[in-house]
Amino acid sequence: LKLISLFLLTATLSFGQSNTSALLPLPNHIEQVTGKKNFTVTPQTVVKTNLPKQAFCLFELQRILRDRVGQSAIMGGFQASGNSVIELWTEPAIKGEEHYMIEISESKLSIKGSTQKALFYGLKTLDQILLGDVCNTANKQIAPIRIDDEPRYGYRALMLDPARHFLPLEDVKFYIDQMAKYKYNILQLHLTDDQGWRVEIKAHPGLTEIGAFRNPKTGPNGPDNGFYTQEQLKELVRYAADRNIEIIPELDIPGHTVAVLATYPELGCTHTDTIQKEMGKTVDLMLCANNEKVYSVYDDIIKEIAAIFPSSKIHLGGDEAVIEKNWTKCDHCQSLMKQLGYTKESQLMNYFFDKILASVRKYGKEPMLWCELDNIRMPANEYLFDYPKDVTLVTWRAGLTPKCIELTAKHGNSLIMAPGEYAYLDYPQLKGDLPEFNNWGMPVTTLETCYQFDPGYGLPAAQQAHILGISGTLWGEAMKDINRITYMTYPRGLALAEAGWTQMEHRSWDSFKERMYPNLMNLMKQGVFVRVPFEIVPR
Ligand code: TNX
Repeated sequence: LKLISLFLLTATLSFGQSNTSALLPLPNHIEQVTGKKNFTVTPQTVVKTNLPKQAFCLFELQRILRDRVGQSAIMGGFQASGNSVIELWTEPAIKGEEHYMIEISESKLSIKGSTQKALFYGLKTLDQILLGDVCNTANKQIAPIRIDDEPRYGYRALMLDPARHFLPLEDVKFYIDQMAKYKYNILQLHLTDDQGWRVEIKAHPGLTEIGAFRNPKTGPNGPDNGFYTQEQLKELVRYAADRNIEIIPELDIPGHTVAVLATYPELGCTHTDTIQKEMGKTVDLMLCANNEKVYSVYDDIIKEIAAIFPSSKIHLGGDEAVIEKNWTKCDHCQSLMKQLGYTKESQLMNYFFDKILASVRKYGKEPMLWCELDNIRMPANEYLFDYPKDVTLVTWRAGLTPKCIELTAKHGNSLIMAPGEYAYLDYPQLKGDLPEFNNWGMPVTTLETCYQFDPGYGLPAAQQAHILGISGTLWGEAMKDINRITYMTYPRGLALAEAGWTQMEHRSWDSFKERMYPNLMNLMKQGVFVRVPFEIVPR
């Protein structure tokens, strides 16, 4: 660890330090102010604010000042004045809820925006200004600068998968803390899969009693076992909300459902009590499309999920449904097809999701699904089924994203960009890197490839206007603990944060590499296990 720190320290020093050298994601408009005197934080520095006393931003401000200049400020309220004022001010005239402005002069350090969200981002940028400007901060000084910044996309997500390996609540909070530093605003929580059911559902306690403890070998507290109570999830939602992060829950159906089938075998097509209970790879079992109990159980589940998570969205999965091994071989599904005059099993997908999405809408939520095309192994032509217009799709399969962009534009769906080749954080970061962390085999996403990600794929504005943003995806089959998770996330999570926030014309790999190092060092200092990208040679 010492060696690694030394490497990072040397790298940081060789890149020089200034008030912009640690800004990440890079703000979209920076104006350096030259020839003016620095702002000084003194014991008399006073905070002028129109925020409520208990606002999280005020605690953040004091924490940043203590951490970076070793001095907190006096809370002065609405009318504070003096010759060293820090102003944290909501200003309705500033358009855009994530739009913030920073202006630092000799007597005033001002952060403004129309919402607390915007001010929070202003504070995150201030933290990085101070992180980079170590020569000044050593003397409690802050160099003058002007920043006027708002994100390219309003949806900037990372996805965690505690279904495969359970992740204790404290670890999820730790992950959220790091996300907040880089202005991510969504955490997609993959709560159910073959390997585990991780959310308490009061109407169906068996889902966790049986579905959350899938691997007896590792014991009740083993990494494969466990679930979150509804109270814990509500606490997590509040914790995330303070840090500007919304949690979107994901329940994966109709495939990826072995944990449900372990509880209710009768919901599947293949009625068997020898359902594989091993951890590891995905199993090809699915929920039956022609079974009213499937829809009533999921109505109960969606009702409770909708009440736990205030997010307007619920993700219902829809990926990797191996229809030919289930619905094609299932008498119930076949008779339903005959009855409805269907010629292709994929039409049953319409039937299935029409019923499920009716529950989602009934409880006031908007659906999300993974984007699947009709033939995933051949050049694809159309969607797997007719996704209704109100479904936000997430593109993921390597190579198929251009087709997904085109189809979503044509059909009127919104789109989130999580293409495997750029945004899959469980792909190794270098050929051969820690094979035990890799459950995919072939693909590699290097930091540089990840950085090259343009979520708009270079398309004309009209053809990408339906893209809401980006998502970095970290599947959990090989993610046994939080250290593996953060190792796989950073530094690539820094590159993705910039893809979601910064306009293409301001982005450059060379500049990113320099700004990355102080941030990696800061993460390490705060106990985050990151991957040091040795392959990237400092200039
Ligand atoms: C495919 S990517 C999946 C996940 C697995 C991943 C890696 C996607 C939408 N589905 O369920 O974790 O492969 O094995």
